Amino acid sequence: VDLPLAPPRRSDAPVLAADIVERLTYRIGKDPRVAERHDWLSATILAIRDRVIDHWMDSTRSTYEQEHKRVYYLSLEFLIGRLMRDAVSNLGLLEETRDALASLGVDLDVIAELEADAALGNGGLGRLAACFMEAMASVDIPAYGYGIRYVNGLFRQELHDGWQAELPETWLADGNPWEFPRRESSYEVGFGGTVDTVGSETDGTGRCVWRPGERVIATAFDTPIVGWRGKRVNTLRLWSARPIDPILLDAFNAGDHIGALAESNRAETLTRVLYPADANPAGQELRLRQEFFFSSASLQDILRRHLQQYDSLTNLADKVAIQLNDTHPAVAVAELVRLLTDVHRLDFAASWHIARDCFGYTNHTLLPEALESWPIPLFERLLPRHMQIVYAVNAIVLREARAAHFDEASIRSISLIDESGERRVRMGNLAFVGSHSINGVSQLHTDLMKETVFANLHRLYPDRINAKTNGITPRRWLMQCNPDLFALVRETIGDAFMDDAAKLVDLDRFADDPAFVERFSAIKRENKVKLSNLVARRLGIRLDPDALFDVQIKRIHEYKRQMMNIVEAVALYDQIRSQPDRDWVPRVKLFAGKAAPSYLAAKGIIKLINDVARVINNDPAVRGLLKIVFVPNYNVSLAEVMVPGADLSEQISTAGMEASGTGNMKFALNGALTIGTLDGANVEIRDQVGRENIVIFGMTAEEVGTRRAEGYDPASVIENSRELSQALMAIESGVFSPDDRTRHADLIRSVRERDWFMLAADFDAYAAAQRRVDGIFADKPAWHAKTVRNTAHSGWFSADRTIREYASEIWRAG
Ligand code: 26Q
Repeated sequence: VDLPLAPPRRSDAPVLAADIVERLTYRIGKDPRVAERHDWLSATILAIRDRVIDHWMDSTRSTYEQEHKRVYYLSLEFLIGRLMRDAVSNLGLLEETRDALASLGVDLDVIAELEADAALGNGGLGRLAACFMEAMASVDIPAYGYGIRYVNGLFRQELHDGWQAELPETWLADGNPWEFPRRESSYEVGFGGTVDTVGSETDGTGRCVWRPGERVIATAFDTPIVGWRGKRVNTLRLWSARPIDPILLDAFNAGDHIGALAESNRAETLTRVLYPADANPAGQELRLRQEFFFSSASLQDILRRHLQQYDSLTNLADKVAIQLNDTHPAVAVAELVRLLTDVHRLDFAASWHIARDCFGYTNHTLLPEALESWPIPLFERLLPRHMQIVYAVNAIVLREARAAHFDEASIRSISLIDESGERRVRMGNLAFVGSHSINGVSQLHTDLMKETVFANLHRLYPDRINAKTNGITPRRWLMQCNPDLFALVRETIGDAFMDDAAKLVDLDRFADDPAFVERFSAIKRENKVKLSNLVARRLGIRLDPDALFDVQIKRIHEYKRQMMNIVEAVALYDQIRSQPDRDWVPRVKLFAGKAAPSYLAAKGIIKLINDVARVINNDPAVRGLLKIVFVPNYNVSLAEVMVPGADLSEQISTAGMEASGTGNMKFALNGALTIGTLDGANVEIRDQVGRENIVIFGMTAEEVGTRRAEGYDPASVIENSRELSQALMAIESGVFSPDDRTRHADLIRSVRERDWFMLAADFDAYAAAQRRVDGIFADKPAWHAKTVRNTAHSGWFSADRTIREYASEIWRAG
């Protein structure tokens, strides 16, 4: 073969093709002549994975040799989606892989679609962890993600007659070619039992020994995470639980077939399923077990790795930074103190200081109902030693508060124990006092943290709270999901933005360049056609790609106000029928998102959207001017199609309630305009893209607070808005649910009576903002210039920027 003479860029395609066939034959055991598409996918992933391994080992080795600090990201959720395109593209092998597969008669895009979408997360928090993993590898930070290898990730959503139905997601059913099981990295994790004191308290040899009543084994499964340009490959280490004795043979032989497997089933239940609630913590024992299981295994692994290299724990905080993704792993604070004192025999004060120097805590919500706390009896029964440690830490903290002359009410709010009603352990307070850094995920959210939930802790420890505005990886959310736009940008401003997303600003001067704008908008239209094709395939609904595509995709929550959006659609429908001759801008409203299975109001909103959709989509009087679509089973892969195909991004939460949002950033990067409230990172999007290029409406967080304090009365607001009154009346009278006229009565009544999320207060401003959007959309040059400017000024929201801030200001790493 004449390989050396082949052109350099594509020269490896034949080699890669041969590798793929080799993996197919010897690893999958399939003859290429009978291989199915799925076999080709597995073989391709194995061939790509092998190209990752050298980089992976180099990364691990250099961290070790150069004694770099390691960052550990502890998260109950990693919403990673598909990995193949990400790995191939970050390795710079996209063309080569496409060519190699083509030479084998296989279409890369076709097999890529078959990869399971790993949904080991609920929404924003889990997706952030996935973006951070890719960004940490891209900016060359030695990092490990630690989480749980759930057998069943987030449920698959189907719509049955417009209602959400939940089905199990079986992402591992066809095997997972990305993961490496590590039987040698196994640790025991205990639960329950008793705490003994051994040795003598007085001569200093006394110490506590926890004797768990129940033990399971945590086994590691590693997935390599490839950074941009393959620079560094980090590890995502997910724990799976297994029993110490897989089967009790004596019991089995004695005929007790169920009892023989009881322990085994109990262990496997631990890592079986992801909790599907992304607020309103379930408060169930299994959840606390999951939290402790993965925290303990991860810390044992961290200490083992550190001791293996440094032989001492006194320098732990110099070499280890542990970031807690919300309070879900907060029990790790107590577990690290326990491991350092009880197992490694450091004194309590030293252990406590080391722990605080290692941990950082990221808060993702201020909603009081979403703050985690555990009933003391449960916590004490499951984790008796950790309960003692929580009390000991609490004593230190309360002593400091008293020394600072805090009043009783302030001390009560700082305490790790909530004494109002049933006594509970406050995980947010535990995470706060156990960390040297506590960060919010946008500037506004951070300011509100200081004023609300953590006001008194902030007063006691004033230099701990800091802001780290979220980011998204521009590789997945531009290069990969929008390859045509990526190519146009590259052709226009060169390659520099590929390594520094802030350089996208160079696009700004093309916003009024007709030739550029023409191509930019043609790509948007093509992405809208692709989205329309998906909707046609899945739902049989035909969309007009020249209509304004108005998209709201995120978890279904009252505070996110999908309801305000659909009520506005009802109002618009009313107007289209009553003023048929106005020059309406054709609009498609697209929704997608899952509701927590136990969140009945959210499920009612999904049904309402589908009820409204059926009536509007089938009313000939609408003449195609308005279409409503709810796309089922929202996940990362669906977002990768919907984001590039959007004209308008709905970010309309009640101000003060959305900690940051990250979908908002993805849309802006892909050239959609935002209609939004001044909430979370929307504020910073406005600052970046400029107020002329975003449509802001509604109350500010401060106004929401004042309004509430004054005593908000939705009924009088509704009375004063003809549009809103009529829309609400239509819904509650059964116009959209003729088969069950009172179906939505409760939902509407909650707006009339309480309207906790202030839909009514913001409604008129929202409707007016939508008509402003129509006006801009009709003026094509103005619209297009704004969309270009959104892309140009979104580079700051790169997760690389966010990660650099964490690294320099929290982790002191990299
Ligand atoms: C807690 C206990 C028991 C069961 C479930 C939970 C649980 C699980 C997930 C509680 C909350 C979550 C997820 C929260 C979340 O996704 N928050 C979002 O985080 C994003 C990343 O920072 C922000 O952009 C969003 O604003 C925020 O809502």
